Amino acid sequence: MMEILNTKVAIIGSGPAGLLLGQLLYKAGIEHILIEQRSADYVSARIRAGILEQVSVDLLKQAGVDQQLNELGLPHHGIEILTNGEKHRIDLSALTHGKQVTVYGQTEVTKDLMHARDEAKLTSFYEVNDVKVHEFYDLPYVTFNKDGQEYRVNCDFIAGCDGYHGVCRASVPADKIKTFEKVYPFGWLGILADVPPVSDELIYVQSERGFALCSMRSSTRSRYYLQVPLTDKVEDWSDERFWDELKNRLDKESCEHLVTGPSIEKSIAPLRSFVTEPMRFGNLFLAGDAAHIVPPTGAKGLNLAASDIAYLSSALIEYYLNGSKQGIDEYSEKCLKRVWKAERFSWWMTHLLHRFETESEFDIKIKQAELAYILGSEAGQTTLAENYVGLPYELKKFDELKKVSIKYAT
Ligand code: RFL
Ligand code: PHB
Repeated sequence: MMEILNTKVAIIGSGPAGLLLGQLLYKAGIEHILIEQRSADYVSARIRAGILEQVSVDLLKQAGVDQQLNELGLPHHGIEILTNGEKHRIDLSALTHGKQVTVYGQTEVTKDLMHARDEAKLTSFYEVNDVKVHEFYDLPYVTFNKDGQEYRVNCDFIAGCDGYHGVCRASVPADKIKTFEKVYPFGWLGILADVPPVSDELIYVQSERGFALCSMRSSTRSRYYLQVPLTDKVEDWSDERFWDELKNRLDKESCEHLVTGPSIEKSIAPLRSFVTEPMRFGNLFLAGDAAHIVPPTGAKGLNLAASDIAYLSSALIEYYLNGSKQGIDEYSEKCLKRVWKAERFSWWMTHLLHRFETESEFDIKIKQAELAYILGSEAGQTTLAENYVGLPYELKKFDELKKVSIKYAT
């Protein structure tokens, strides 16, 4: 027999978007259920992004999950760009009136949010099958199967936080959705290793042999990436080959400082730009990678997921505490404005720093001139810096919402 559950918001997906939304709704006293197809262990072990914008840090603080982040997050005030064998520092803080980014892995963000969820004993279903979203233009509900038991979750809203391959976007009728996509002809081969980072700050490398990135997770754990052809497989890349190729793309000084060691994770991620319009379909909202993908060059994927959730949580809180549908009605438009700016920045950084097989010698010279201009001009550097630290967005303060009389909350 089907088990029937009732809630206000059904959240599909337990990535950073779904977990953060759950935590913010919980803090505001709004009932929700989280539904995830993978196991909790799998979700909390995935290695992905590493850079948080200040607005993402602020949101985690608002969600009450910033304790570890405050202890272990590394504030970064600049990045290096290596081109023609020379490093150039972009002083992010000096160029953006004191703003910074924080190095703190998505894996840790996910673990912190899952821990908070466990502590609060919030309802979550992991390892479920056959998730389906129904009637989202009317009275929505979600069905799924867990351990042979069929479930139906009746809700007011569905939050589609189920990533690029999720079921929510795929369930929208084709005539109600438009997608925009650019697929890049290369991927990033990433490794994680328990060795000290080569430098105190991230180094973005533009070289004749292709792009590379030196990043980190802590003072003892490094994350390095290499641009590789899409035809390459992880098995083609022994640790030794990876380190040798990284050295080929780095400058002499960095090579001397580079500490190598066995990789503890190695994977290849293809690069893609992708946007869905709109991001709301009746009572179904898409958020994070379910709605858009950016190539990782600008470190924006996770941060965009967080800003969608800032808008969505605020809209839902406004609705339940205040009775206003304004935030809900404006959700898609507000998100997309920020999304397209981050798409542009990520696309631009990708073009500027990667080698494309199809580019002519003329194209290469133009790109070199553009990079030389950016690095040699305060205006150019400021453009890069203000996008990198994250563009601002406006939100009603949670405290302001709470002051208004409660109409819908039960
Ligand atoms: P996520 O993290 O993909 O989470 C979606 C969750 O939904 C679940 N799911 C379903 N659950 C129930 N029913 C279904 N039918 C479902 N289908 C899917 C999935 O199992 C998953 O748990 O999306 P979210 O929350 O929007 O978060 C977005 C970020 O994860 C993403 O933007 C970044 O990680 C992107 N990204 C990177 N961004 C960076 O800024 N820097 C990076 O270095 C970086 N590396 C990466 C990445 C993304 C990768 N992917 C997607 C393969 C490396 C990889 C490998
Ligand atoms: C990472 O540390 O994984 C990372 C950092 C910066 C990026 C992309 C990935 O631009």
